[in-house]
Amino acid sequence: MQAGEAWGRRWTENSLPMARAFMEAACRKKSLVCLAADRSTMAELNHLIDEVGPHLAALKTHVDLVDDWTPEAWSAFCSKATAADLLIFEDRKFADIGGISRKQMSGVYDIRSWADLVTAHLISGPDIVDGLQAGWEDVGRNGGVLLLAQMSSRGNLLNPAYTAQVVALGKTHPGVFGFIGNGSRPEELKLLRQAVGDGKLIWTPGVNLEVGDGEMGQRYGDPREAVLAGSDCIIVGSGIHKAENPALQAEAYAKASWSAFNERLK
Ligand code: S5P
Repeated sequence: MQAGEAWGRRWTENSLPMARAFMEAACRKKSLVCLAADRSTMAELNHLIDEVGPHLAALKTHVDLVDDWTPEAWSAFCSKATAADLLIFEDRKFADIGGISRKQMSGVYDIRSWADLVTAHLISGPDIVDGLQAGWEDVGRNGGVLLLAQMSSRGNLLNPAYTAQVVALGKTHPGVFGFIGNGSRPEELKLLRQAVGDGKLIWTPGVNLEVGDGEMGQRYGDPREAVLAGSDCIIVGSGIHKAENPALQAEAYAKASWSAFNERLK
């Protein structure tokens, strides 16, 4: 099936190149899984991608938690991810004013040069999205911003009124790829999907085949329920990288997400 047919209105109502690149990748890989590659050495990261790359549609990084980071090692790692047909998503959670966010796209890590997607909080106002987009323009690249509309962690301060404002500002901004929603609470996610409509994607952390509480206030919901509630991509970290057999688990998440996606189409 062509990506346009599979994604329906999510495809026709969203012309951001990076959003379509994701929808196409998901169809090629038959997976709505983004791996949260929260490992702290380059060797572990490289090993993880070798093991699970075929089952993923995207790769999420926290570049600042790698102990032995060097520009050369990171560049080789990004090439490996691209060869595995993965979009690269730096979960930097930018939150500063637009001009500083633009500068933070460069610096030591030079995120603008290798990330296809980044996260941002909208707490400082909508200019942050323009700042981040300007960061990509500075190096002649395209990218997409995922705005945090909800969070998965217990006690977070993103209440329904705040979520509604993030959605209202983000859904009409052409630089916004989509929103981060809470994968651990399908009922909250359904409300988010209603507010967002079909024009933007929703990606959800807080997803695990073992539903319940995680470490330090993390909460987990079921991948199938998240997709049925309107998630377009499940972000899975420890469910895969802490598994005894990460490849088998990644395959299980890919299958669960893809069958729920097909169920949603019917
Ligand atoms: O609300 C959020 C938003 C994000 S991006 N809750 C989250 O957990 N995340 C990220 O998703 C978090 O930074 C981590 O990298 C990943 C979840 O990892 P897991 O091991 O709990 O699956």
